[in-house]
Amino acid sequence: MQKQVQAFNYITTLFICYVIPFICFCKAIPTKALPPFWTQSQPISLGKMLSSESVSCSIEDRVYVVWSDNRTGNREIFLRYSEDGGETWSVEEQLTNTEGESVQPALACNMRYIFLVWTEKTENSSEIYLKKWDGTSWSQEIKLSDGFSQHPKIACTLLFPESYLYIVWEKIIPDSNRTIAYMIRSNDNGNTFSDPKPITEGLWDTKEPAIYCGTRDAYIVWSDDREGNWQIYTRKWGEVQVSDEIKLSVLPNCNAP
Ligand SMILES: [Ca+2]
Repeated sequence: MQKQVQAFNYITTLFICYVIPFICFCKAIPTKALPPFWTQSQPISLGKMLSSESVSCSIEDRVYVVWSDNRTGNREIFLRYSEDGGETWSVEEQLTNTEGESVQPALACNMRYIFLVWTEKTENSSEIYLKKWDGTSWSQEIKLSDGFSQHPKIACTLLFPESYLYIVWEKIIPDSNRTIAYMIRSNDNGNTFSDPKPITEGLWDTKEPAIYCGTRDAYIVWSDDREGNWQIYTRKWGEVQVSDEIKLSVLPNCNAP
């Protein structure tokens, strides 16, 4: 009987001194609600006319979105940004104000700058432009191309502040009707650029270049007609060296990598 009383007292002490305080402690720990997998959708463009060609880039919780729409009578590039991962958004900002059609925007971000490229189209011309945000203001736009050019893409290497900025596009050569994919790059955050150069040395057509950057290297893919039908090729650009060209596709007539 005495042993039963001792066991009862032991269990009671265990509950009072350890189990109950532990349960209370666990309940007192604030728990953070997990976010839903997808948030509610919300319109980014607030114009009533057609808006399309949206692209985005992000640094940590900051998200930037640009698009082209024709609310002003011709197409202009607009921007909104979010500093809380897309929960709330800034007012719209119009980044272009031109008589031509401002279309095909592309964005790249590094830890300090936002780089925007786009195509300015008129009846007789199509050129690639760039402007950048330095955290305070947007720069004046500069023209990057020289001749009928379109479909720009942009990316920057992840190393900062020594990142390299790469821009590619396709250019239509009027007399021969050839299409050539071009690339330029900057190693001073868009203050100066290399001369535009074709991404291959061959005399065949190249088009639809796209680009992705890792820490130090850039990877360009494009459609390539050296075999008489469109194939997808890639090439790696390092800060100093450029790799050989590698054919990625197997089937004939592959486009838009
Ligand atoms: Ca315009």
